[in-house]
Amino acid sequence: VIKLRETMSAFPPLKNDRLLRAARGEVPDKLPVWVMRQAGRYLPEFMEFRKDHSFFEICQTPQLACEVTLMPIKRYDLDAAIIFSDILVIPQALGMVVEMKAGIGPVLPEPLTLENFHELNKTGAVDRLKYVGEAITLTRHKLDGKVPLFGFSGAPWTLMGYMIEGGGSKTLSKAKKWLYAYPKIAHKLLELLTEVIIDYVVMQVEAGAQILQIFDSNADLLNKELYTKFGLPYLKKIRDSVRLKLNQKKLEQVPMVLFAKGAHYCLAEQADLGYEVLGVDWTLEPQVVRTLLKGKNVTVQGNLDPCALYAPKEELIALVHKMVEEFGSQRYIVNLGHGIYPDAPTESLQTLVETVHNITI
Ligand code: 1CP
Repeated sequence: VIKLRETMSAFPPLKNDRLLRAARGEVPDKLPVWVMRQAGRYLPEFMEFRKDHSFFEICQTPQLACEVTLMPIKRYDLDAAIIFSDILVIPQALGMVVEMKAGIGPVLPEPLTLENFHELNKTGAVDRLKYVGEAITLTRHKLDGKVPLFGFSGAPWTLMGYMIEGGGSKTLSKAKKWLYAYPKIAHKLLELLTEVIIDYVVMQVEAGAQILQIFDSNADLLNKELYTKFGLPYLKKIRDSVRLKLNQKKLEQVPMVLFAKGAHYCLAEQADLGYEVLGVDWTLEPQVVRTLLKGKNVTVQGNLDPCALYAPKEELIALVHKMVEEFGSQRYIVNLGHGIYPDAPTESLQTLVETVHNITI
């Protein structure tokens, strides 16, 4: 059993703080770059590893989660690691069955309904996620200070979507029905998820996470009116409560990234929630992002189209240069506009990282 507090003080010193500096609005030596879903299945060594271990076996076994987290760090000069896990471990900890189906993704065979809503078991949910904390503590040690380690969680709305739809969905019409037809119950569910998420990410920081990202991958199917009611207030509560709880626990504050995919309909409003970094997808031009965020105290993360990794090397280099030029090097973290695809060429990620680090800022 790893004793979290004791081992924490002994974490190796951080050698590359580029990403944390950019997140806090300080000037880094070079532009930081990492990639969403970088620990996943585009890596041949991960596919080999998956032959011997199921998805949730890896998540729940700290040694295995640690090994997979380090795979992209060994291969590439990335400026951050992200702990191997999934956003759906929260519904699982609340008592829902989550299966990972090859070629499909996550499936929840008994989705949430108005009738079974009361069965969600919030008591002890974060304790049941302690394995994530143990994986984080182990990985912090094994990283040996090379790069900072991200913890993460799904946002309330995105988790609500998976729980009601029973998996991924193109329209989220079942989950959105709750927003229009049963708003009171929707708020009850979002509040419950918010409370679990707060304690879950605070536990991750206690275990050694140096920065946190909240993934609101399903934000693109809402609009300003719906997100103002069902997204933003909960995201604000998460940011405020994490700050407060870290203070109460005498833990160091960590920067937080909000990635509300497709929520360009309220990018400026996102900047007022207290998150240090906002992730943006590739559908917004860098100049538009900077204009919408003018005067706001936030760093931007993004936004290369994940499909740009299929482009020939010279073209990819040109696209990266153009993106960096347009965002400018201040308060900027280079990333894709969404997770890397399973069939992305591994050489392209090498090109992306090298190109970014070769830029003088
Ligand atoms: O770098 C990493 O891969 C770190 C671990 C990680 C993260 C940050 C995984 C592993 N999943 C996630 C986040 C996650 N999971 C998100 C938010 C980011 C995003 O929008 O992409 C979402 C929506 C999920 C849900 C999920 N899990 C999907 C998407 C399904 C859909 O609706 O399209 C999928 C395919 C998974 C499975 C999964 N999660 C992670 C991996 C490596 C895999 C592949 C499964 C396997 O190996 O069998």
